[in-house]
Amino acid sequence: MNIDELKSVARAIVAQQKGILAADESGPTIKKRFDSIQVECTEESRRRYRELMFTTAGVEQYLGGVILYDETLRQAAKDGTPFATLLSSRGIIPGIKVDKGAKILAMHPAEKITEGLDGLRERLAEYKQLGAQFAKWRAVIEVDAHAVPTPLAIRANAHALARYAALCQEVDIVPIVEPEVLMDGAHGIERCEAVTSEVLEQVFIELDAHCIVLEGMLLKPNMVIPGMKCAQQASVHEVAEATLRCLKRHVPAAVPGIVFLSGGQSAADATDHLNAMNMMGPQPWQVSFSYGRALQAPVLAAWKGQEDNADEAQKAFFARCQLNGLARAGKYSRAMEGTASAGI
Ligand code: 5MM
Repeated sequence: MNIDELKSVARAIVAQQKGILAADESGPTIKKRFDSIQVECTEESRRRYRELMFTTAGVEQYLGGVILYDETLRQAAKDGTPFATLLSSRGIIPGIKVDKGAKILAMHPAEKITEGLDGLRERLAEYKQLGAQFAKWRAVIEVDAHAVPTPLAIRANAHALARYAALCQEVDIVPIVEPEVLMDGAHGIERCEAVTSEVLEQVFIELDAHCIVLEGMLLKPNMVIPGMKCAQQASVHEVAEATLRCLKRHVPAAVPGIVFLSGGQSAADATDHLNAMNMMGPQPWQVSFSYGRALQAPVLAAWKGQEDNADEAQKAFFARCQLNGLARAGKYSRAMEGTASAGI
C-alpha cells in the first residue's frame, strides 16, 4: 500500500473550491432520469449526455473528481479520447462506483444490504488499469419512526463498507465510504441525527477493525435533515448545525474530507446547506460535495436530449459547479441563483 499516494489523491479531490460530480447512475437509475425528460436511454444517449458534462469549459476549477459507472469508464468522447483520459487531462480525477447495488437484507424485508464484494479485488485491479484512482460504495439505510434501521442492518452495511475500503486501499485506490441514511419518509430531524450517529459510529468501528488508513479515504454521508414527508421541516441553519454536531462527534479529524450526497434535496437547498456549514468553519475536515441529482437535475432539464440545447445544458452545469465551489468557502447566497453563469 502506498499511503502517500492515497493521501495525496484524497486531498486533491477535496482541494479548495472542489468537490465531486456523482455521474455513476446505474442502468435503471439513468433510465429513470432520462424517462423524466422523455429521452430514450441507449448506450449512445448515455455517452452523449456524460460527454456534455465532462467537456463543459471551466468546471475543472470546481471538480476534483467524477464518479463513473462501469459502462462510462469504458466509453470515450466522440473524438475517441477515453473519458478517464479526458477527465485526467483536465485535472479531474476519475473514480468508479464498484458496488453492485442495495438488495433486500435476508429476513429483514424493510432493509437493504449492498452487494458486490465477490470478485471485487479483480475488478479493482482492472479499474485501476482503466484509470480510476478512487472508488465509491454506497450503503443504504432505511429509516422509520422506531424499528428501522435494526442494529443488524447497520452492522452488516458497515462491515461491507469496511471490507470494500480495505480492498481499495490494498491497490492504492482511495475509497469513498458512503453510508446513506435515506431522507424518504416522515421522520424528524432528531431521528435522522440519532440514526446517522449510530451508523457513523459503527462505520468507524468497522473501518478501524479493517485497518483502514483514515487519511487515505473520504466519507460521503447524508446531511442531518428531516424526512421529505415530515411536517416539521428545518431551516438551513438547523440542518447545518445538526449535521456538523453529528459529524464532529463521530468522524475522526484524520479523515481529509466529507463529501456530502444530496439525497433528493433541491439543487439550491443542497448548495445552501453546504454553504452554511462552511460559514460555520473551519472544520477538522474539508466540507465538500459529491452530488448526483443536485448537480445534474438542471442539466437534464436544459438538455432534454437535444443537441441544440447542449450550450444551455453546459451553462446550467457550469453554474451549479460554480455555486457549489463558492459554497465550499461559505461565499454562496440564494440571490446568486440564476446569475452564476453570467460571471460571478
Ligand atoms: C448518481 O447516483 C448514484 C448511483 O445510484 P444507483 O447505483 O442507485 O444508480 C448514487 O450512488 C449517488 O452517487 C449518491 O446517492 C449521491 O447522489 P445524490 O443524487 O444523492 O447526490
